Amino acid sequence: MTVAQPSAVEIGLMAGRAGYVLRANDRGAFTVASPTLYPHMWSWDAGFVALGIATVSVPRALNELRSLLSGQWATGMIPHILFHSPSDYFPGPERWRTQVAAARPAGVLTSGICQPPIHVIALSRILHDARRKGGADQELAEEFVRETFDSWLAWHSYLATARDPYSYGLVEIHHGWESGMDDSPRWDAAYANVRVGDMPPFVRADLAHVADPSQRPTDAEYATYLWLLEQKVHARYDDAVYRATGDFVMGDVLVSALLAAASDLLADMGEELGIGGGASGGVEQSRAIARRFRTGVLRSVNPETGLARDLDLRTGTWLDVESAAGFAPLLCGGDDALTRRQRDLLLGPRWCGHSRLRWPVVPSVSPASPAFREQTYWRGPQWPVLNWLMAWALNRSGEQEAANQLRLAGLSQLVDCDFAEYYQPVTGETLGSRDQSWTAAIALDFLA
Ligand code: 2M8
Repeated sequence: MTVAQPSAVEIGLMAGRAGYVLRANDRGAFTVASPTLYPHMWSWDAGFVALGIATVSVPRALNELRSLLSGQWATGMIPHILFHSPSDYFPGPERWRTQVAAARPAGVLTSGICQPPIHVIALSRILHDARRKGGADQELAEEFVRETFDSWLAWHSYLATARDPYSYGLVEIHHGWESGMDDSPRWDAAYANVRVGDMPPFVRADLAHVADPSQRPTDAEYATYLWLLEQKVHARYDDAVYRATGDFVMGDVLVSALLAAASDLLADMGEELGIGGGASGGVEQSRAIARRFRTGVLRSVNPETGLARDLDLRTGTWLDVESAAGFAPLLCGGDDALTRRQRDLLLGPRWCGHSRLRWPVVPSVSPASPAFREQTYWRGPQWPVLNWLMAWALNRSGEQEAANQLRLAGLSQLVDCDFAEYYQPVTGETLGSRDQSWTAAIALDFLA
């Protein structure tokens, strides 16, 4: 499919407006994920936000990551939300009740679960940018890597140990929110078996901020989300206790692939800057994590479909769902033939090349899948950050032409400058929140 390229004027406007959105969402030391629907700092959003801000200001980008680390738990976990001020977001800190957890951080309120480990991927990109700029930016970025290397290693080690205690090579998640793809059909089969038990009543706040409730998860899905949260509280956020008592324990391929890729990048930065050395040092530990999770992801691939699969660790069942997470091997690499196969699949008629799509941009679920829903959240709409991730992965595998196709299509999609949370893949309509920080951020990166 040929896509009309944005003109020079459109590109100039887009860069200006994306910068404006990020400044408007800046609350000083951190950026809210969006102005009304998500008025706090979200973990993987912050990673994307930092790499976008770096194109404008390296010091401010590093501060974003520094702020995020202020919420790190003693276990190494980086929580999925840092609550900096009161708001109507639900579930807020009073629902998460993280005071029951010994490992929570002092002085900052957080949720009690985590999100995909995108942060070191962002940091390595920021370092790369800073080196290109040289001078003070380079010094600051290198100093920041030295200062925070152990914190990132602790985060990755947490995922590799507490969340993979039997060394399967797949990171275990305890809530669909931890996948970042809340209501994805990846989790339907597992959620269908969850019986919601007794818990405090709740009122959703999210629906007040979207035009149409069908763009968000259903009430039944929300009850399940809140029930799993309740189970984490009952387990006092102890991962081993939750594993023995909780209803949702999944080996997540996308999280695992990001962990593998991020661990390699952390090792690269450690080597370049002469930190984390020695046989038992952080560089070696990071390489070992990368190897284990890359192997886990490659082992999950269904040879017939060519897509990676999540594993339901409660039942031992592989989950064959045509979601974009199936392209996890593109992110972590390790098998060149599979990379080429996935590249062709991703650009082909079941995915970006599907005849009904308005733009050839990665959809969250294949339009050819029976699970595909045009406007429901992570069940089909296009998420610009997901498209960015796949373009990043293709670039890294030496597939520059394919990466550029996704980049140009992604920029054409954003030309209206709404910077929406997600897009209706058939009509191109903007959905969910507007002025979403991570969408503006990846636009800046694509334009840099
Ligand atoms: C969405 O998730 C939150 C819960 O964490 C929500 O729906 O309230 C997801 O899209 C997630 O991936 C994202 O990080 C978050 C903030 O943008 O919103």
